[in-house]
Amino acid sequence: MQQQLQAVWEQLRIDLCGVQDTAALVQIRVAYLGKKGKVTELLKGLQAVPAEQKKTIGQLINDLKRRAEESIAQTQERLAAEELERKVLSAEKYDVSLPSTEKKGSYHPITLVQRELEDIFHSMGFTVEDFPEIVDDFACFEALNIPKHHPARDMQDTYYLSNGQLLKTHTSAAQNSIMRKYGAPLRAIFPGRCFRNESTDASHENTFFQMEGMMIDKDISISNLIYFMKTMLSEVFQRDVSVRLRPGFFPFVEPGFELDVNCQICGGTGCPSCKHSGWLELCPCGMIHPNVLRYGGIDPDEYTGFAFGLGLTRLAMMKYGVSDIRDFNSGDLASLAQFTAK
Ligand code: FA5
Repeated sequence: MQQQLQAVWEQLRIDLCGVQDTAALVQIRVAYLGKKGKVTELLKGLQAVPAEQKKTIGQLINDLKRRAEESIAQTQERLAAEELERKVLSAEKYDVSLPSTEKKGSYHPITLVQRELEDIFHSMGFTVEDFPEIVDDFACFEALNIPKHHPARDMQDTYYLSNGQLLKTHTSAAQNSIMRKYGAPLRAIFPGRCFRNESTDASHENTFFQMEGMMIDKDISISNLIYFMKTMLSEVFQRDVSVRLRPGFFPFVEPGFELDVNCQICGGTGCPSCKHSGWLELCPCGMIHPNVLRYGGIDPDEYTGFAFGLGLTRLAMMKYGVSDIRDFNSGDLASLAQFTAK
């Protein structure tokens, strides 16, 4: 008898696995639990069982009936869930091959200029490095030959965090770690966002992008620096742009220079973007100070190098004729939509 019960149970499991719709499930219910169903017939057959086995067999049949009811109910739930899923899928018909009716997105102009520069420098053998926005005092100042209380710290109004770290004020903050990572010789650029607590105007933001570059090798000289700066600017602008080089002071370079570009907004006649000077400070640079090489683990008697800190946001202003730097952070999608990659 027990074998018979087991066989009914196994057959029910098989039947339930294959069921695909509610009508078929109703038939199964009738076939097992209906008046003439297999389980009901087993209960009827209990009369013929010897009296001493009746209780045990009766319990087994009732247990089978309970399990059959539970399994049928679970199958009902499965079918209902499958039906719902079918309805949802048929309501959302996707044709992935259809052309989009939505407006195409576009890259932010700073991203475009950054990528263009990365390509240019990559083709000249430079690697592109990433660096965090939160740094410590050593990276941002001390490793750059700017000890505590040095007046040069006042040139950059720093946002300090409560844990003593700070938001990097310039991409030069990565110089030391990149020197230590690669040693000499090295060629690297490292773009990044910088933060300064200063008042904003047409050419100053408190959050802006720079792209730092370093080249360190034997016999690197100012001529190498000028060559790379010229190549970079002529490739970016793809037109003749006047630049001027003048002495500039930065504790981490010696000698240091300011590289200004002729204002592309007014053509050099003077406007708010260039503070009516006709020139915009774009890319300070210089020969890396021996102390900075030393801090980076590089022997200044053997190696020399140049570094530059290009104002990436200002370069985007000049390239795309954006007269106010604050427009870049305005989030104005209509104005951003006009920029598309080459
Ligand atoms: C520096 O930040 C130096 N670390 C650059 C450097 C690197 C010099 C390596 C020598 C060697 P400076 O503070 O001038 O320098 O900033 C560099 C450039 O970033 C500026 O010429 C300008 O183009 C851009 N810049 C600076 N401040 C702002 C600002 N508030 N808003 C937008 N662009 C800015």
